[in-house]
Amino acid sequence: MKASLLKITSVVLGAAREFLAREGFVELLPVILAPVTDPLRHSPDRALIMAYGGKWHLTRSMIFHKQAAVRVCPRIFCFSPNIRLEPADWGRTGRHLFEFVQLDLEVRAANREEVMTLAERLLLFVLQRVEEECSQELAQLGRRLPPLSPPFPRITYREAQDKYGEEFEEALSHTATTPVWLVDFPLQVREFYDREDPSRPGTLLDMDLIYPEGFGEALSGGEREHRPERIRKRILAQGLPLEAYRSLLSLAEEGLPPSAGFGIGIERLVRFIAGVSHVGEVRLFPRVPGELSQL
Ligand code: ASN
Repeated sequence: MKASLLKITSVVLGAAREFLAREGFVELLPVILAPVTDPLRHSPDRALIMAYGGKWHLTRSMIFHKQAAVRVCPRIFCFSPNIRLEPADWGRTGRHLFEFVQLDLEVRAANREEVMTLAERLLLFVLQRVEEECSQELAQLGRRLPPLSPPFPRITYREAQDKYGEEFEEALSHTATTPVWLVDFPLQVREFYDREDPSRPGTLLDMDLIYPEGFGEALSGGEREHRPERIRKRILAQGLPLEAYRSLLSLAEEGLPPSAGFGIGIERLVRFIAGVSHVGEVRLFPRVPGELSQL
């Protein structure tokens, strides 16, 4: 079974690269250590090393690097290893690893609609390629993928909350038979880099994609805040120290272009494609919260 999962992962990576190259994207090499990284306010732990008199975070996501990279190339992507030291009991959710890889992409001057369509086409391309090249592996895993037909349905954060209560993401994923877009998160539940909708203050121009069949969140992204005065205001409103984001603010003052993008977790995508119960099964050397490893 492990060999089948590794083969599927390899086909997924190749197909995503091929699709994005055809769409004019340039692949960046990943950044693993950075003076500033994604705040992820809901993730309590901080992985840091000290070197050369400075503090280096292990990258939680390449969000700020993506915003800076689209100054140079208009369409970029990266297979980005992320470290997130989640609580030990999250090892049992089936969805969390403390080291995982996301396919992170960003498009200069794009809006949310454009990147949502791109995500749908990317997903369709990758799944078709896996069905063509991994039919034996899927059969061995006993997996039949649900048919995907974009555009995927959408539900707003508020609608989902009203319909399913506080555990709406879980409920949505369990009841869905197709991937579903969850859009328009309230400002206070997301990070400061998601752009507020100018015509609907308090609502963000962001989105998550939720897998059907209980597989949970697939990707998250949105339009970005790139104006220094707005970034500063949002950092302060979240009670974060401006000092920690000084390098981001000076980049924004030099000028960051407007952009939109998303990140899609590779292990979660393969988990969904293969229909296995835990993301750790996808990796040869899994990093499961709360567990130690031999290698
Ligand atoms: N990759 C996500 C994005 O592009 C950010 C994240 O992983 N927290 O919005």
